[in-house]
Amino acid sequence: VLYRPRYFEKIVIPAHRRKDDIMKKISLNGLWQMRAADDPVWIPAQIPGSVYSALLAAGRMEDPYYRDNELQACRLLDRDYVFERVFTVSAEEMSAPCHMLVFHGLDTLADIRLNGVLLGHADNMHRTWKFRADGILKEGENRLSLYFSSPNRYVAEEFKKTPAFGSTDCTQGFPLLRKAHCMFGWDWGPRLPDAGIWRDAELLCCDTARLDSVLIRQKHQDGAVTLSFRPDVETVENGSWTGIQVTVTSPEGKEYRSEGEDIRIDDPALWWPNGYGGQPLYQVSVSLMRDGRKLDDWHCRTGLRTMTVTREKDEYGESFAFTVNGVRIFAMGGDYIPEDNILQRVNPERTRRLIEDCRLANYNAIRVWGGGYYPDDWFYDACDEAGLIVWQDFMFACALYELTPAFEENIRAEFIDNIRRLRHHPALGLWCGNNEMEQGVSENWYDAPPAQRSAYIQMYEYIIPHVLRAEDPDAFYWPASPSSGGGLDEPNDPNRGDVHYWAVWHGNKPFTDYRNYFFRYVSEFGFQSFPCMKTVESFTLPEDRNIFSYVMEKHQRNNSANGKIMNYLSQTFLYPGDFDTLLYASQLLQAEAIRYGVEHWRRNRGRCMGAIYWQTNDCWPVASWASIDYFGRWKALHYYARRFFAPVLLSCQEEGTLSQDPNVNAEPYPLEKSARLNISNETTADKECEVSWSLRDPGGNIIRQGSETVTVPALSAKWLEKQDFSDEPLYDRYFSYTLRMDGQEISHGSVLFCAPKHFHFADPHLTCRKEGDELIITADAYARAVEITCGDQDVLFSDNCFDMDPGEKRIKLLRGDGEEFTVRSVWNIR
Ligand code: BMA
Repeated sequence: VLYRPRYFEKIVIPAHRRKDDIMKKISLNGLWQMRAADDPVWIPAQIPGSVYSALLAAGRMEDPYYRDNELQACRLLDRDYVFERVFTVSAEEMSAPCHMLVFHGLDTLADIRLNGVLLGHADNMHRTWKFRADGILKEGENRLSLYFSSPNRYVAEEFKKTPAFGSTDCTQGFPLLRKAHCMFGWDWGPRLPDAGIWRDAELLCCDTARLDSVLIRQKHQDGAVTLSFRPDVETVENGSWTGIQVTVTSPEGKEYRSEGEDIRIDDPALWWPNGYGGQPLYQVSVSLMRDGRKLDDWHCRTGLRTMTVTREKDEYGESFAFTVNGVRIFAMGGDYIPEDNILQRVNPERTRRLIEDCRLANYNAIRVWGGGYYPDDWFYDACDEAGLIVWQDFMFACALYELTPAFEENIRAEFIDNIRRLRHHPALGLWCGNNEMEQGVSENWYDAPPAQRSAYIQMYEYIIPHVLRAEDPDAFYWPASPSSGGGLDEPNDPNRGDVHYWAVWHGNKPFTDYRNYFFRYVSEFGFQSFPCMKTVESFTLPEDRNIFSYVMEKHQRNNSANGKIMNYLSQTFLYPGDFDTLLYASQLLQAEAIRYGVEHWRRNRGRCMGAIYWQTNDCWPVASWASIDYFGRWKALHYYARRFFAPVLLSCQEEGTLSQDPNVNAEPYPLEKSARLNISNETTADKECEVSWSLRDPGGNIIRQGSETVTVPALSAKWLEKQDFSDEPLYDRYFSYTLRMDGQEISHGSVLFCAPKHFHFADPHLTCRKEGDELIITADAYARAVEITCGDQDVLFSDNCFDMDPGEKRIKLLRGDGEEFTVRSVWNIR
């Protein structure tokens, strides 16, 4: 084996981020002090950090996620804040030809002063800010001071001058500031605008020429890969350089060196998305030279692959499929939002855990949604290792913008900074202009003035593609999500490009509505649920634990959506007798909804080539569309995803009351009750599958059964013959199905022909016992969506919220441990 997957080994920060020794970097992270501008009292502030993180650490504010504390916390950002520190520079450091203060992230409106002299002003959170310090910097002590103006006041005042149009879930005027939009609120996010030095700060003591980045291009031909290198050199005072030296190191340690010429790799180990092959990674080191002397070093880690999106006219419209190394991929995954509203809490360990959880759920793709910020390097490192194709939105969402010359200059710099930072990642699959604005403009959602509407085309169809041609010429660009290719040409056309489908949920359509569509690639569709009891407890008092309470509604940001959950619930389950059962039922609703969609689209592989559900994660504890909650706890949906995204999946298209919606008062009404199985094989090998099915009564007794062995070609979906049960009783039959390969169970599920609330469930008398690192669950009747929880412990199971025929099921503890396990199933929703 060329490459030993190291993904599940312990969490490490990749070695390729090592600091170089040519150029001196003085880190300015660590202990600073902070005060409100109108308050003389300083408090300590750890940098990277923010107003909130400093106030929280000093015990000077309440947890903003608790109950409705968000309201006071938001008001804290009506004030301005000052961050300050002193640092020392040695004589040797002073002797460098050039000194540059670099801030990798300033949130957002900051005046930067060194020794009392104003160096400049920052106004874009998404940029790297560099300020020449020569002439002001001195040997010995230096005082660095950053004055942050209130983001709340800024957007309010600017809005009076320039009306901005966009989502009403956020503070008015939010599009006027280049700051993660969702920090001003979203339909899952609090209004906690915060401010601070949110990424590394450093002083560079460097030469007059330095390497900002290197563009690495790949040519794949006749089984070999040729790499070419274009250094992006930053110079001051006509700083000169004469060449570069490149070293590429393969995963097995083989070195290729050049003086800047192309490097040819004859035996490339190709990078693949999860499920299609390994994720071998190559180290690249580039040195900037002047007459044989090294001026600067630059390192990255990359992977060898071709990646594009295939769009071909066909009988349905136009295809849309990620194609990696020539293989068309059915993309499976979720939409990613910022992991925390308090950005200091986002760290490599936490992100890597989240990406590991995505891989555990068999994701091969993830979409970075445009209303947050461009994630940290470690996010992409983790995706490179896990094999998740990253769909990367530029940070524009649900808003229109005033394209003034200053704004254009600002966003161009933002694009260059981020493209250069991210372009070498093999996981980076696509750059996308924005979230939902092509649709917003063409359907005139926000009734914006013509100038802002025409700026749409300028920004996403001229400016960004122009920058990408220079900075990442081989990457695939897509103007918006959703889009049919641009030009405001029916962006949400179901037969072309990608689609956001919200008729289930926002449109109140039943889950079965998914089956009416054969989208080419769905990049958003979703369904909300409540987080589990432990998570609810983190932000409530006992008296708040009613979904219509003031506090529960503060933690529900989609207008009256708790009522929406109840509406869908009424169509599906019996009325839950207590609060905790309601939380569980809501998670099952969500999981069933998304399963309904994904399985249908996987059955239609070829026509549809992607199912990315909204959304993977949360940024605070809240009722939302997430499959993993703020604390990293898997909701039922994430366990379902692990099954419905499995490379080999057996799924069932059943016909019953849900799909036919009969008039039940017109007894006797005609109703087809049938089941048609389908096997999706998303691997690159043909699979021999043993399929067995049974029709059973609520006690699990077999009424009818069948089995067959089927060969399913690689990268395809295959239908089996439909079984008709129309003459069987409606409320007393369920259909159970299992796929085995080499005797091993690979996929299992069951369907009802009526809504679960009407099915005549028998008490399955569930039990659970532990043997080593295994749990053994028993049921003596059909048990649907069996959920295991473990007291106060957070335990990750190899499977959960699964259906069981009577008998025994063994599952493993993947993470965490505990002694007391509780089991329940749909039978308990009463
Ligand atoms: C889509 C997303 C988000 C939003 C979600 C749920 O439109 O792009 O803006 O949170 O729907 O409404």
